[in-house]
Amino acid sequence: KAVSLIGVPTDVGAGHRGARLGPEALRIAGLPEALALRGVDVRDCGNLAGPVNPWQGPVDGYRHLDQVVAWNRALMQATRAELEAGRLPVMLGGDHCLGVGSITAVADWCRQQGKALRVLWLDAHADFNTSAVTPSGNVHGMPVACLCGLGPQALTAMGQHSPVLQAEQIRQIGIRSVDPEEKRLIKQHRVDVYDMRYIDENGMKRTMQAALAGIDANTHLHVSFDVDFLDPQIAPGVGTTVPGGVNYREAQLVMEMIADTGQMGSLDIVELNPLLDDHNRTAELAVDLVESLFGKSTLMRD
Ligand code: DIR
Ligand code: MN
Ligand code: MN
Ligand code: MN
Repeated sequence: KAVSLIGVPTDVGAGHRGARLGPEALRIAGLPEALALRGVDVRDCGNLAGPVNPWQGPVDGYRHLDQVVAWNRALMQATRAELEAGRLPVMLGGDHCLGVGSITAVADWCRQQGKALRVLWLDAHADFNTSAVTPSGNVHGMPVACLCGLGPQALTAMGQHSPVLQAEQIRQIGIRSVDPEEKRLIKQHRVDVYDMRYIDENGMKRTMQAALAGIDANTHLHVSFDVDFLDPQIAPGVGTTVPGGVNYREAQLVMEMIADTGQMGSLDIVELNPLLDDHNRTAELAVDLVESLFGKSTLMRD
């Protein structure tokens, strides 16, 4: 398997500055070496370039929309290039607004290849706000809505098709912080949400069996891993911690069950903020979990 790491050092979509340092923290935590040890052919493409974070308030419900669009365009092109080269793109964020660019490229690629696309959104948040209902104007709270066609044209129609996704292609896992109007939109669009209550009541095994149901050999699985999916006690290095998150063992099971499908074709690692971290432990945990995504098992079996 051939993997390309694409660093996207920006926090233009976030409410805290520091996610721009995420790609370096993941490299320093040993991500390239860990994948190479798993027998993966790793190419580090370095970091994309883009506009600085102007750190301004919202305009028409969006903070830094022009900058968000510029970074996402660059990421969409880089992701497309790696897919066309037959490689599995791993986006090192950066904040979660970047999910628009990566997933738009992946969706275009899947259409071209005649593949089905399933998106697993691992997050504390649903990221389904719009400019009309956002409490913050931060675009990292909006990418799923954009992918479903709700948002500014510059983000909903970046690729060859709009909307990029149908809600039924998405499974959200770990959700525990949703704004009131955002909740209404998610229900209206019928996004499949496995929230923490679902996980508590059913366990992670059944949750993942449900979320992965229907994936077959013709499915491209895109994993969008917002590090705030994890409980803040084990993953403090994120801007928007929410208590009651996924614990270490649950997270390992999630990653191993994804690996077991054999269908992961692209990955985002987002929202890691090294300025809020404790000696890079959140980056090291992310690397540990990514190893499991690429087939490392904690179990005594093959
Ligand atoms: C909140 C926070 N729902 C917002 N969103 C975050 O500002 O839209 N998403 N942190 O990851
Ligand atoms: Mn997110
Ligand atoms: Mn989040
Ligand atoms: Mn490890």
